[in-house]
Amino acid sequence: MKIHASPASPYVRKVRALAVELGVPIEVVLADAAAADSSYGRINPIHRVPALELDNGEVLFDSPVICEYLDATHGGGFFPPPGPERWRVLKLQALGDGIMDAAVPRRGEVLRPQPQQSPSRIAAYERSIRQVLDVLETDVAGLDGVNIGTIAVACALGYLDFRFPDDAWHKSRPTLKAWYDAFARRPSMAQTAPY
Ligand SMILES: N[C@@H](CCC(=O)N[C@@H](CS)C(=O)NCC(=O)O)C(=O)O
Repeated sequence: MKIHASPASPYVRKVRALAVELGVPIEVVLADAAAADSSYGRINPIHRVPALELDNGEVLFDSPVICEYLDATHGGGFFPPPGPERWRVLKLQALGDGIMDAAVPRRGEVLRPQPQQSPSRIAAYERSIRQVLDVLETDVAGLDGVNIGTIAVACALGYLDFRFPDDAWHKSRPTLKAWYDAFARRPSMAQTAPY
């Protein structure tokens, strides 16, 4: 199996961290999804990383689908069976992905030449990130265990530290920070740090 990846993508990291937790070896192939002349659309027509290429040539995307596939085919347990716990963990994954969904385009926006930037869009991204962080800080008890929800949240927080170190999200969220520091010591997180 190969994962088409970029080194800093938090979505890619989520898949790779889950693969480490599951003990599944996956070859990493770097893809320049953002390049104008990229032929990556032949792999993933949505033109985003990650995409998982199976040994039979079939390709899966996007990260929640890939993660559920890996979990279902490799002994799993990182996605709870149908029932209240499953919804709780999937909602947590959505919160982690939600930070990513705001932080990734926020970075794209602030990298544009200043006159082309949209302050209102940047403010909307920042609001989403702030609101999710506040929800997580209020309910850190919900971040128990190692599952697709906690992995997603940890990868999202790692992306914030990597791309926006000056934001210091943790300054006003000590409980979330303590949880993250402990989670970040897992081999699955240490081996998949962004660069
Ligand atoms: N919902 C997708 C989001 C993936 C995504 O947005 N990936 C970014 C990298 S972090 C990407 O490929 N961007 C390339 C582009 O937009 O051109 C997932 O969960 O896999």
